[in-house]
Amino acid sequence: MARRVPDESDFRSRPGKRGSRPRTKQRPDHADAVTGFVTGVDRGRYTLLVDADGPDERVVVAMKARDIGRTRVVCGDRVDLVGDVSGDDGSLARIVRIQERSAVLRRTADDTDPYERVIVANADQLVVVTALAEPEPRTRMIDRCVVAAYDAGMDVLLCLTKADLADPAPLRALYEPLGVSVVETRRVPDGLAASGWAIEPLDAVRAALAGRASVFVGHSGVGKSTLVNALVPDARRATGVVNDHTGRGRHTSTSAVALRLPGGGWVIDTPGVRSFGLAHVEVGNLLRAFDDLDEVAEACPRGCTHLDDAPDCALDEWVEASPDDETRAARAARLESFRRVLASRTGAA
Ligand SMILES: Nc1nc2c(ncn2[C@@H]2O[C@H](COP(=O)(O)OP(=O)(O)OP(=O)(O)O)[C@@H](O)[C@H]2O)c(=O)[nH]1
Ligand SMILES: [Mg+2]
Ligand SMILES: [Zn+2]
Repeated sequence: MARRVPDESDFRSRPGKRGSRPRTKQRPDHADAVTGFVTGVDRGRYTLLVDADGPDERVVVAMKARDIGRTRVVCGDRVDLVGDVSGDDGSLARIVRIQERSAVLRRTADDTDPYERVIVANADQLVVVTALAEPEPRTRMIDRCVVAAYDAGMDVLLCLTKADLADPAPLRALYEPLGVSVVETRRVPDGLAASGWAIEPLDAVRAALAGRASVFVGHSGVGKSTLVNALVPDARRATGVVNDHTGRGRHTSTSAVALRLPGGGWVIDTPGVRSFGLAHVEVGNLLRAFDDLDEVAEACPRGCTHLDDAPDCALDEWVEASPDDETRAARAARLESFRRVLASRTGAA
């Protein structure tokens, strides 16, 4: 009888199978495992960076061992790797454990479908990339991204692209009361660039991303990959064109990829999404992102929805009780934006 070549299934004890090793309650602890940072996922193959910034920094390709079952391994995850972790051409390592995640960004396919998908792990900032035109901005989508970020405990940066095509002022005015930072970029002619144009200004964007792990999300065609290419010199992310008739992008990027920023920090470029399902989000979690309102809402009746039609909502009283007109206007704007994003939690995007 031919000897069976060991594969990743040997790392899991299979009770009842004759000839298998003794059963152990504990999984093997893989004491020799090294840590890898997941920078890309493509059809069951994972690209990882090992010993990032260390003397042996290398790119390793791996697959999932059966130990971790169906748990999804996503971009930004830190994992334990065993097997051939040399990173040599054709080598393949195995992911045996996902290290604890500090944050996960999830979305639901849509609100009626509670199936959750973790998009990325360990990111601390969500960059909502929105084109000012082509495709037209949709505030509901922005609101929902804001909710998803706050729910995940992430900061939000609103990046308004294509400022060469439309005025960013109205969107700015809508999001500043929420406490969301806003940056703008535009395309300008550049005779020195191979494409004939450049994206600018990048200083504010760079400053907002420096040293952090940021995820770019937004509809297809808003310019996520274009911006990533402008920020990361050797990124070479493919970019697409927006259809003249439908105003939609072509879903050029098909998987998430993490790229290191020259000044430190990471950006994760993701494929365009049509909507951002929020069935998994709880109101309490969202409220926590609004310190001032959270405190006031402690006085709300039990089970208060905090929406416009909520009886005796303490947030309304808070606006009423403003000491002067200026405060009243600011509080009213803040409450209105909070209610807008809260309401965006339900219904279609
Ligand atoms: N006018 C103008 N066009 C831009 C700007 N930024 C990007 N574009 C164009 O928008 C189109 C789509 O850009 P992509 O970077 O592929 O968009 P994406 O968000 O990555 O799209 P998906 O990968 O499909 O999600 C390309 O033709 C870009 O050249 C900008 O600031 N102004
Ligand atoms: Mg893209
Ligand atoms: Zn309330």
